[in-house]
Amino acid sequence: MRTAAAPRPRLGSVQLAACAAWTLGGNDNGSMITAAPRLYPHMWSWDTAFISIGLAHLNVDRAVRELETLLAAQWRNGMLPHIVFSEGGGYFPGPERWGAAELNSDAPDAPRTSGICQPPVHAIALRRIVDIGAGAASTARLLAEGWPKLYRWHEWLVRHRDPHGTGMLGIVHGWESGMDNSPRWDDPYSAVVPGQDLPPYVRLDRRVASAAERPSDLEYDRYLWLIEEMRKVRYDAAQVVRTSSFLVGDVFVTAVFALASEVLATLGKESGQPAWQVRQLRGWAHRSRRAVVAAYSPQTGLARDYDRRANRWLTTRTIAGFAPLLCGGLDAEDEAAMLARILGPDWAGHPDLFAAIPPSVSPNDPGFRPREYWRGPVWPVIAWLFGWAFEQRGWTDEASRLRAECLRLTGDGAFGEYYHPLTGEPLGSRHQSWTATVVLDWLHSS
Ligand code: 2M8
Repeated sequence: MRTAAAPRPRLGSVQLAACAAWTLGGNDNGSMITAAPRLYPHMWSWDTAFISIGLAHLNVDRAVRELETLLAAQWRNGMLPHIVFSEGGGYFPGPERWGAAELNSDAPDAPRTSGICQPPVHAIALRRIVDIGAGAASTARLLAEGWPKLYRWHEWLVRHRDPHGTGMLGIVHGWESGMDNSPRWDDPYSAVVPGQDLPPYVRLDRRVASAAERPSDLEYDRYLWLIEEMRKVRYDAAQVVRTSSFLVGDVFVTAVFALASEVLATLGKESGQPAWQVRQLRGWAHRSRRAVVAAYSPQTGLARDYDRRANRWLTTRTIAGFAPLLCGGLDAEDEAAMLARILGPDWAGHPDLFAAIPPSVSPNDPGFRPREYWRGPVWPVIAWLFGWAFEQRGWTDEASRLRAECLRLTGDGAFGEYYHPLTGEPLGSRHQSWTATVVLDWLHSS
């Protein structure tokens, strides 16, 4: 299974930081820092949260502006869209295919946006920027003006993605999970049947990244079909949840929401936001944490997603199953076992790994595909999120080890979108902004 690892250069910290800054400069199109130069020449919601964290170490005002640009594209109903399009093209599906502003008066006319959302990590970015840029006028402004917008974003998620108050947040497209083609979604996607009226399209992603590292054509047909379904109900949030042929309770998004709601509550308390909103955020966090714990399976030792269309738990084992480590709530024994599992021989401690970082799918799983996007590669940004949560939970040794291993993996300055877990080869896009910025944050925290 192991492929011989090509020798890889290792930059010193200063060179690596300079390379990361150069990458971000190159991805800055004047109005936004795009997610990646060729594959993703626009702003992605959760990418921007991570980008602003690393950027804060270089220029806190620019980091603030980045988050402000994203927040300025918030829909009138509170949704933060998953893509904010820049003026240029270069990505499919672009704004014309989404037609969000044409179909829904809550969507801004400018900038153009997509019609779905992504994991709500933004409050974590706000926390980090406020801490890094303490005392700067721009961070004070971001806190004062951005906090209410993030509150409305969380409120939208509760209202429209958990209308029955279960605590578990639903997603209506695999793209909303951020883990697009993860095997988590194979079952629910098998029930998505593209209609004859799916308008033709040309993929642009494979002009940039190798086909072997991207989703298949059938997967893309389904992704595009779900957009057609949403267009038919004009992106009306309540109708989308009723009609989409894909509706899954996402345990990872739910854990991120619980964690981010706690963080937002604390920031709100510190900055004098209304006490009832702070309390409400803590209530949402509590309820979602309980839902994550309820999704825990003692059989697999991981938490599960729930397919709401098929009414069944999804037991696929992926990195998302470690969601309870992000938000807490498991009893002490289960939590210790889960922490040992993510660090153990099925995951980060697998003896064939290039670096001791949990991959998106365990190398011991029959579905492990080490080059294929969310089906096996290591994603530095996901490792950053777990590392940050480990710090918050007081697992500082584990967080430091993860950081050191991540820096070893990314130390050649290629800033791959994702990495081959066995050889350490960068895959997907190169010069990916969020990889560069989590590296910057790790360098500054070392
Ligand atoms: C990937 O997703 C986009 C669609 O949103 C794509 O493949 O075209 C995912 O990795 C997602 O999590 C990420 O935000 C985005 C931009 O980096 O790329």
